[in-house]
Amino acid sequence: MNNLRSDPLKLASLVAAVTVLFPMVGSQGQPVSQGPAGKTAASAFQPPEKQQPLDSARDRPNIVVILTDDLGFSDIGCYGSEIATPNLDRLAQAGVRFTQFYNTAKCHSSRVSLMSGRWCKQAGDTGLQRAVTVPEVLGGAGYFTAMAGKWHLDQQPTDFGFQRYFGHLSGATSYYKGDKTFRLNGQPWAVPEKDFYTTVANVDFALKFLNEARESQKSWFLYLAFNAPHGPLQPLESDYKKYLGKYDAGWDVMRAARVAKQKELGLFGAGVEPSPRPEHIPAWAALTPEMRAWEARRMAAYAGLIDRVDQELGRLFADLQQHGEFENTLIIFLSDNGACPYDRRSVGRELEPYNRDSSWSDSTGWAWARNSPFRYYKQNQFEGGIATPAIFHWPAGLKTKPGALVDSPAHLVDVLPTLAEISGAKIPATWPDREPSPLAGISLKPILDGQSVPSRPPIHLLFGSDRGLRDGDWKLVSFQSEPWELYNLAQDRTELHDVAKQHPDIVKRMEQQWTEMTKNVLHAPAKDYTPVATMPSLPHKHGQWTDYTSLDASSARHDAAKQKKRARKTEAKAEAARDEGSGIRARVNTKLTIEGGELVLACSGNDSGLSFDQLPDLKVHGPYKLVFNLQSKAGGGGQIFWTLDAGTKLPKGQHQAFEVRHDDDWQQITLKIDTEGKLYALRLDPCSAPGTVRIKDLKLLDAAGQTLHAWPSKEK
Ligand SMILES: [Ca+2]
Repeated sequence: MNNLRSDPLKLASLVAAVTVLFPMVGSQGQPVSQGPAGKTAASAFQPPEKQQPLDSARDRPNIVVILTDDLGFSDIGCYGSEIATPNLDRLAQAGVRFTQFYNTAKCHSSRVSLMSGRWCKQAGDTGLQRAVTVPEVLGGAGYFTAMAGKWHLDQQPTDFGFQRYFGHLSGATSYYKGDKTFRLNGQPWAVPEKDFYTTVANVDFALKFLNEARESQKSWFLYLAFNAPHGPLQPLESDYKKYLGKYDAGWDVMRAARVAKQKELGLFGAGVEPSPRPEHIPAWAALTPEMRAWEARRMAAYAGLIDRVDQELGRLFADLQQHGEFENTLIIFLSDNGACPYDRRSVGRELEPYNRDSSWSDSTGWAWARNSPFRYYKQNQFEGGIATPAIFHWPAGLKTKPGALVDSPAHLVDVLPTLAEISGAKIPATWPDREPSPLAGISLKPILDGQSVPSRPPIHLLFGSDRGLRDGDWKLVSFQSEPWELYNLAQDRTELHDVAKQHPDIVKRMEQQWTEMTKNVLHAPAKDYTPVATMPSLPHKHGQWTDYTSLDASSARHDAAKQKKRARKTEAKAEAARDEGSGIRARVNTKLTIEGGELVLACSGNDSGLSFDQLPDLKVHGPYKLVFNLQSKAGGGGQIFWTLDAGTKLPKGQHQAFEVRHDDDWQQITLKIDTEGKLYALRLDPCSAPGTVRIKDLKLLDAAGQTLHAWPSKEK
């Protein structure tokens, strides 16, 4: 298979062709942030004319990894979009684009794999306890390391090797108001009341950090993780108005235009068969006028969010050029998962999306069109969930032809080994207080050198109950543990012709391999590799896909779900009242009784466990240890969550997973709560499947092993 193509790019003419359908305004808006870099006019950078080769290790490249959030495969110009992304398109024109680059289909797991070079669970999930991170590896080689944007993992970036950090620890945030998880270099950072916008602020701080890096005279690594275009859809006014009215023709027309542009760009060769509109999305023409008006506004909001990312990147690239760094900086552009179909609740539909009080949710119809030409969405392991645009740009280092397309499969886990190789950094095999697992990724440097890559080990795919395996041209995939489907991606990239029945031997071999990797490489709990269903339940559905039966359907369903949740909370509160004096509260789906000094938890569903709402006012700082004896007839893994401040509501904050045997034998568990602050709240989830769990001798200890508190404090 020829993995590297250098089809000439015709981006400029193609942008023009698509604008016949979606005429665009050419002018660029002004950023609004009053961040540390002050107001800077957005300026599109111009690609340099001459390219100088990298001569030696003394010129180790600077590195920028740009991660967008919930960006669909076709959402930028050089991957088929009509949205104006001239700065990214110019990167593509001079660099290489991958046509089969994979993420993990979900926010946090993609960030784990990107940072660690490992499958999410293999790395110890968001705790990263079985990993060493990119900034730790590059920092060890003398790089200045900085991050701006969304973290979404445990602790803070400054705990994992970033020397500078600005951004939010949370998985989603308001673009205008931010949230309480913003941090600057490890300290809480108050979001300004006015003139704040995440996409702009991230680049403001990135530029500030780069100035510090330059003062340090070191090569530098910048990880820029935009929250855009993740919901809530809150574009800037100018960016939104640029696209308002441009999507009135609807998703069928937009999808067809994107597929046509992708064909002209040569992304898949000529033969790609775009997936048809699925049964859960109506034809645009079948929607009511009100629904069409609402949906067209939603797509204008997405376009505004994406356009702004490109404008801010233009500002970053111009800064690199100004400092003579653009030549020898490796820039990588990626998305953490495919477009999001989960339509939760749109607040302020009657307002404009740039009104600070509005908060619009995602649209399944547009998610389908944004993932052109693929099937399915964020969280699914089909190509629509896991295929990301991937641009690599590095004038001084790339030996590929400008605008080349790479067809070799690649994955986020490859980023760490690639960066280690090009920077000459060593990847440590050990790390204090962690147990690094073997790397899952391979270095992509041979591709950047213009050679094809030797065959790679299979790509393991898992999020929740969605699973899959890519091995050579074959892909085995399951929608939420429905029966396996098998596709030959060399012939059928859009997964339309399931050949599982024709090749039971391949299905069996790949299923065995997937299961073996899940068990022995990821060390995932047994519930993750229970066999898939034998009979499909079709058509596939999801409770949070947009309900197009009426404009209010999704909101009504959301409200019903919320009411149910409230009722469950009230029940849990009543239960807690009965346990008053023990200092602990049974969580949802949990009935707590105290028998002879043992805490007996009858767990009936998700998120069951104990909350320590009345944690004694601790006089002692961490680190702490939580120790207990546990006997379980439930299932799944255990987790503890904790926070040091009243502003963080669990399960946000920090967490740690622990292994539990469910064999009904007593086991002693010791969990280290690694903090130098004072513990504010704690939660213990001893299982993730129904059953009875008994806990005794539950104690919180200080660093010296002294008991700070023991439960139950009062026998009932
Ligand atoms: Ca995401």
